[in-house]
This record gives sequence, structure tokens and C-alpha cells, in this order.
Amino acid sequence: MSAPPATGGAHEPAIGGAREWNFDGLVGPSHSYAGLSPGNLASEAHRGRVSNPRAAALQGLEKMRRLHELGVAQAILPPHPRPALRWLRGLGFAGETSRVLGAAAREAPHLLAAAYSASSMWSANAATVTPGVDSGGGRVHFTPANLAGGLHRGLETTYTAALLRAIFADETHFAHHPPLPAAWGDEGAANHLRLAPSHAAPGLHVFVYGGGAAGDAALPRRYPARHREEASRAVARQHGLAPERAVFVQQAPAAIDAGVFHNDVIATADRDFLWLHEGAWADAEMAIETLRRRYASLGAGPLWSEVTPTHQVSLADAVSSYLFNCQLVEVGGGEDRATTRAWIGPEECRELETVRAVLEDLVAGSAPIDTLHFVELRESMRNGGGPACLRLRVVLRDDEARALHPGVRFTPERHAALVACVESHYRDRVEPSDLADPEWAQECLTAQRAVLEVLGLSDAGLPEAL
Ligand code: SUG
Repeated sequence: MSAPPATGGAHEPAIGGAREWNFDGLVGPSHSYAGLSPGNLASEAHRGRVSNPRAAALQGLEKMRRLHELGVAQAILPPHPRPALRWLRGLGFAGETSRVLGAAAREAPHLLAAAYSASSMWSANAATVTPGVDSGGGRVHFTPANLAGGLHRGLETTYTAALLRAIFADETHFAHHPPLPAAWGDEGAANHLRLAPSHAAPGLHVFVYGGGAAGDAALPRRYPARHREEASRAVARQHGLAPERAVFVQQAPAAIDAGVFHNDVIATADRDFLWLHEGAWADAEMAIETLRRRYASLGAGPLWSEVTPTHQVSLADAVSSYLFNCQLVEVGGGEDRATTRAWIGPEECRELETVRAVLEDLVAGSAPIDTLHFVELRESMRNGGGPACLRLRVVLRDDEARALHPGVRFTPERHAALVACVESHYRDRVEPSDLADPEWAQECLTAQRAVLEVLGLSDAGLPEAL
């Protein structure tokens, strides 16, 4: 289903000096395959494999470099300090570091793996963000996700909240909310889409949840529904979104059972373009109709929607290729040149014929996607993290962007410094048995501090240990 915009729509140049910034989570030195996420098929399938944190971080940095080269506003979020020794001590593992690690390895290896997890790299789950143009009071709003659906992921929230406050410190521009109660799972921006004619224009927000008040009758049978409707509604309230600017949509339980643990595995959007799989939402047709009507009633113009049917790409192929877990970004533009929309997706999409065919078809004319860029992210993909998972979108006006902590902006010099840092501090081979080694624990903590140094965040008051 698609409806070409009456005017240039997606191909019109950006207006009003607001850009979408992509904040990528740099992979941490303890990146490993611990099989920590039930319902995330890649994580389950790769449990116990040898990981390569150095390659993982370099792959992520290369993606950032390519986006920067395309002219996308790019920034970097540091990894969190791991292992979370204080957390392990709080769970009753006492004594020197070597004793804590040894006892956890013997008695509760899953807790040790959680304490080491580098999952903060998937920054689409870090927070939900609302641009100032939509938030009523004019400030950019942030709610760190509680990630209550996973022990290892829930460990991220405290540090994420501190990081966001350090990076977006200027209270005249940025508002920070507390994370939501853990009873309401909140997985952040991975389940949130914003539709608007341009980044600068007011938008319509789509909050996608897995279960909740209205959805309890139809929950997935096999895998958990991580995100609650109540969480989405609370974020919309916190951020001052007018009711007509928020639509709440339930994920299809069958999609969750097919491995779609976040909406960004099966649906995406960029400005006036919405693209999803037929099986993504509980009642996709009705939801899209509601979105079209709402979008039009806000005076935003026509919404271009594209639904990929199951007979073209099965849910299983969508999940294994991460076709929808792409970054759709506005590139080019300038004084009198129209911008184009680029698809940045994983190499895996090239390898599946059905998926490649759909992409080629989209570019050939059936949708407003102009170019395809394949990126190599295999280390992250094996844990279920594609290009979209690795970045948090933050729409900023120019004056807001100037208020950012300057050290997190991507520059070629900073890229080179991070590559050097990764090459000298990150291991290229980590096995599950390494987790009990106190030397490696120390190496991980030292490497994280070296990254903070490059990003100018060493004195930002971030927690030193978790
Ligand atoms: O939460 N994987 C992450 C992947 C997150 C992907 N993010 C988005 N879709 N936005 C998760 O399931 C696996 C870690 C391990 O098994 O070691 C993990 O946490």
C-alpha cells in the first residue's frame, strides 16, 4: 500500500534548521554471546560462541563513519563500565574481585554474564526522545528506558540516565524524566516512531507496545512481550505530547513469537514515510488507516505508507535479515538541491534473495528510498542488534545541537582516536571462561575509561562503578 505525496514530500529539502542526530552506542570491551535474551533468536542461537569485541567495535565505528560521510549528523555514546561488580556484590557475592567473579562463575554464571553484558551498544533502547517542536514546552524530552524485561538490560538504566544528563545538560533546552516503574516494561525508542513532513515540523508519534491494559487478551504464547502499553502512555504524558499527536499500536503477538522482540525489527519510519511488514501489528490495516487520518488532520500532508506482504518476505526472513532494522536517513540537499533518502542496512540482506528483491524494488520506484548502503555488523547482529538498534535518534534544532556536550560529536579525528583506543584496549577473542578472570575484568574497566577520555567525559560525574 502506498500513496505518493501530492508535492515532493520526502524529496523536499529539509526546512527550518532541525536535523536528526544519530547517537550510536560504541560497543564495549566485554561484548559477548551469553544467550541472555529469550525471544531474540540471534542471541539464543549464538549463546556460548567466542566473541570478538575489537571487531564489533570497529564495525560499529565504520558504520558511524559511513553515516558521517553521507552527511548525517552523527554522535557517539560510550559503553558502560562492566563488569558490574557492585551489582554482583549487592546480590551477595562478597570479597575481593577475584572471589566475587569466581563465586558468580560457579554458582550463577547467568548473573556473571549479565554483569559483563555490553548491551548498552543498542542505544535505540536507551531512551525515548521527543523533539522540542512536539513537547509543548519547547524542550527536548528524554525518558531513560527501564529495560525491565531483561536482567542484563535493566542494569543499563542508571548509567544511561547519568550519561543523557551529562550530554544534554543545558536545562533551557533539555528535560530529563525518571525511568518508569519496572512493572511496566519500557524498551525505549526501539518501539517508537515519529512521522512528520520534515524533522523540523511538528510530528505524530507512534508508540508500539507488546502487551498491556488493552492487549492482555492476545499476548504472545512463546516469548515475552517486553513493552507495556502503560509505559508508552506514561512517556507520552511525561513528554507533554498533545493527545492528537500520539497513537498507541499493539504489536502482533504472532510477530513476537516469530522473534520480533522490538518493533524496530519489523517496522520503521522516516519523516513522511512509514514502512512495515504486513505481520508487524495486531491490526495493521486499521492502525495505518488511523495514522493516515491523524497525520492528515494535523495538517502534515499525505503520509506515504508501504507494507511488505508475507508472500514477498516471510516474518522469518525479515527477522533473520533485519531488512526493517535499517536506518532511513535524509542525505544531500542544500540551497536548491532536493534531499534523498538512503537505506542503511545489514549485509545479511544481500544474502537472501527475497529480501534483496524487495529492496531493489523499493529503490526502483515503488517507495521513496533512493539508495541502498550495506554495512557489515556481524558481531552485533549475532546478538540481534542491527543498524537501527545501534543508534538513538535525536532531532535537534541548530541551537540545541550547539548545546550538546561537544566531545560526543563524531569527527574524523575522534573516529581515529577511538579506532586507536579499541585497537590497543579491546581483545579480539573472548570465551565464556574469560568472565571469571579478574585481569580481564580490570582490562574491561580500563578500556571503558579510555573511551570516556576520548569523548571528554572523564570528568562528567558519571558513576565509576556499577
Ligand atoms: O535486548 N540483545 C539485545 C538486542 C537489542 C536490539 N535492539 C533493538 N532491536 N533496538 C536485546 O535482546 C543479547 C545479549 C546476549 O545474549 O549476550 C541482547 O541483549
